[in-house]
Amino acid sequence: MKLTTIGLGYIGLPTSIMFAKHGVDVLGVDIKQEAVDSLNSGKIHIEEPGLQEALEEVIGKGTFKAATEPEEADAYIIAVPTPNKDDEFKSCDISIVMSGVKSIVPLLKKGDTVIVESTIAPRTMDDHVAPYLEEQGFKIGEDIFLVHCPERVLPGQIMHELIYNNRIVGGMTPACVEAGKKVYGTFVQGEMIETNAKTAEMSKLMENTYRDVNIALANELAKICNELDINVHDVIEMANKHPRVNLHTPGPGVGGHCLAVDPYFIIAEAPEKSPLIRLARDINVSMPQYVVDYTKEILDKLEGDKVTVFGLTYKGDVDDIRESPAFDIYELLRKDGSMNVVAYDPHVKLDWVEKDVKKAVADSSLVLVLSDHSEFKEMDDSDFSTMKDKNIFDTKNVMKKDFKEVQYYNYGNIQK
Ligand code: SAJ
Repeated sequence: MKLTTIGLGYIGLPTSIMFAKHGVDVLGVDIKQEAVDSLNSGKIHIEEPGLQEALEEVIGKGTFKAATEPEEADAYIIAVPTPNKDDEFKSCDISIVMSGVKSIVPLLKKGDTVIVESTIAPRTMDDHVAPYLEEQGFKIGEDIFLVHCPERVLPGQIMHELIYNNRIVGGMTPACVEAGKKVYGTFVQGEMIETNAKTAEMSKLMENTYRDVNIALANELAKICNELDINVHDVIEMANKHPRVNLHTPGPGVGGHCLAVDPYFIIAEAPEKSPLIRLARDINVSMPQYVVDYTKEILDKLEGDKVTVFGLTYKGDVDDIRESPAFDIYELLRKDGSMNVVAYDPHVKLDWVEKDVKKAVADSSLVLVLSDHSEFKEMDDSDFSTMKDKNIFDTKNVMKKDFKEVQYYNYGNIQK
C-alpha cells in the first residue's frame, strides 16, 4: 500500500512513521520546509518518546520520506490542525482540512481511501467534506471511500496507544467503513469500532469534553475547599474510594490542543443546548488568574520578589506549550510588573527558558509548580538551597511533600 499523509505534527508524524514501520510506503507532507528537511535527514522536530528511534528505522528501511507536496497513493490521511475561529463561540476552523482535501483531489483515482483524522465539528464530513468531493465528480462509497477516524492517542504515549487503543472508524457508507478498517488493520491491534462519520465526530469531541467538564468540577471543588479550609486532595482521595466515583485532579487550568479546544466545537454547533459545557470551559479558563492571585498573596508576605515558574508545558513530560495555562500564568505574572519572574523547564527548547535548576531558583522567594514533569517528583531540600525565601506552591501536587527547610503549599494546604 502507498500512503500519503497531510500534516506532520503531533499526530500525523507518529501515524506516518507507524505505517512505515509496518511496511507501508509513506510520503509525509507538510508545508514547513524546515520540518521536511529535518525529517529527511533523520531528525524529529517534536518531542515524543520512541519517535526518534522509529524515524531512524523507517528512513533506514526506505519506507518513509517527507515532502512539501503530495503524491499519488492508495490511501490519504489528513491530520492537520483545526483551530478555534475568532468568532462568538470559538467554532471549528476547517479551512486547513479543506485545503488538505483540495490538494489531493488531482491525485485521486478509483478505489482510493480518504481519511480525515483531524478533530472536526459534528457534521463536518456530511456537510462539507463529502459534498465538496461529490462536486469534484466522485461518488462516495463507489469511486472513493471517505472516512473520519479521529485520533485519540495521549501525547507522551503515542507510539504505544496508536497500536493498542481501539479505533473509531466512521465511514460515510458501509463500504467506506470497510476501506478504513483495511488501512488501519496494517498495525492497529485494538478493536476497530464501526460507525458513521457524524457519530465518530461527536464521540471524539465528547471524550475530551467529558474530561474538561470533570476537571472543571475538580477545579471548582478546589476553590470551594480553599474557601472552607478543607484539604481538597484528601477529599478527592476519599470520594474516589467509592466504586462509582472518579473525581479528576485540580490544577492551574486545562491546556493542550484538545480539551481546551474541542468543547467549543460542540458549543458552536448547538449553543442553546450546551450551557454545562460552556460553564465548565469558563471555570477552567478562570484557573490561571486564581493561581496568579494566590501567588501574589504568598509573595506579599515575603521580602523578595523573584518567582521561579517550574514548567511551562500544558502537562508533564511533553514539550508542548500550546494552549498551556502554565504559559498563561507566566505571562500574567510578568505583565503584573511587581515580580521578577523566571521560567525553568527541562523540556522546552526556548532560549529564555532556564535549564539549570540551581540557577533558576537562586535568590528566588517562591517556586511555582505548573507542570507535572517527572524531574520535579524527586526534588528535595538540596535543590532549593540557593533560594532567598524557601517556598513552593505546587499547583500540580507533584512534588514530594517531606521538605524540611522549604515551606510547601499545594491546593490542599494553601496559605490563608
Ligand atoms: N488535567 C487536569 N486534571 C486532570 C487531568 C488533566 O487538570 O485530572 C489537565 C492537564 O494538565 C492538561 C489537560 O488537562 O493541561 C489535558 O491533558 P490530558 O492528559 O487530559 O489530555 P491531552 O490533551 O494530552 O490528550 C487528550 C486525550 N483525551 C482523553 O483522555 C479523553 C487523548 O486521548 C486525545 O487523543 C487528545 O486529547 C486529543 O488529541 O484529542
